[in-house]
Amino acid sequence: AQDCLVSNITVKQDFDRMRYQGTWYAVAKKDPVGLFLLDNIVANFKVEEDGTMTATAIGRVIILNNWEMCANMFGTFEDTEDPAKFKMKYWGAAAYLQTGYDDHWIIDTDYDNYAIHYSCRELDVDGTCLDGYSFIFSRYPDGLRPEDQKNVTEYKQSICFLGKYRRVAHTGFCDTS
Ligand code: DAO
Repeated sequence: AQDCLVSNITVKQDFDRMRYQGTWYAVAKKDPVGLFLLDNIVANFKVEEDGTMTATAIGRVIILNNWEMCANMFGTFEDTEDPAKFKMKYWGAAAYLQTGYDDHWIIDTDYDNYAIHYSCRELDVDGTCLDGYSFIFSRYPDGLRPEDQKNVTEYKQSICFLGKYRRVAHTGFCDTS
């Protein structure tokens, strides 16, 4: 939406949660006010037996007093009338991690390579987004395929976040097992 109205933002048509399952590496992020997940962000989506979409995510965070750690996060998604628009309830494995209830929209994805996520937390009086965040996800930790970059850039613009992203590093800081 070139007018940047949140109500005019278009999302993925006929979003297929089954094909969206599995591991997604955040390769870029537009931060919200009071950012939480810093880098090494990896999300894993799953469709439960009852059809509910859930996710786990890990990422480097800095909590009170500059304590650096890897946060283990959980999310459950409530369906809405639009198959690509969810409400996400999220919480951490530990009580001192962030909890919340955010919009979680899938703007576009080809399921196999890239996805553009969008969440507006606070609407401005004019209907644009006052506080929001967005993840660019890739199926590959080293980034997007060159052939997907143009497409992703266009979608960054469509949600009025073009130029507001930073690269999300994957250094192995949160690698376990
Ligand atoms: O990092 O500043 C931020 C906002 C993101 C908060 C959401 C974290 C937890 C998400 C659980 C799984 C979904 C990808």
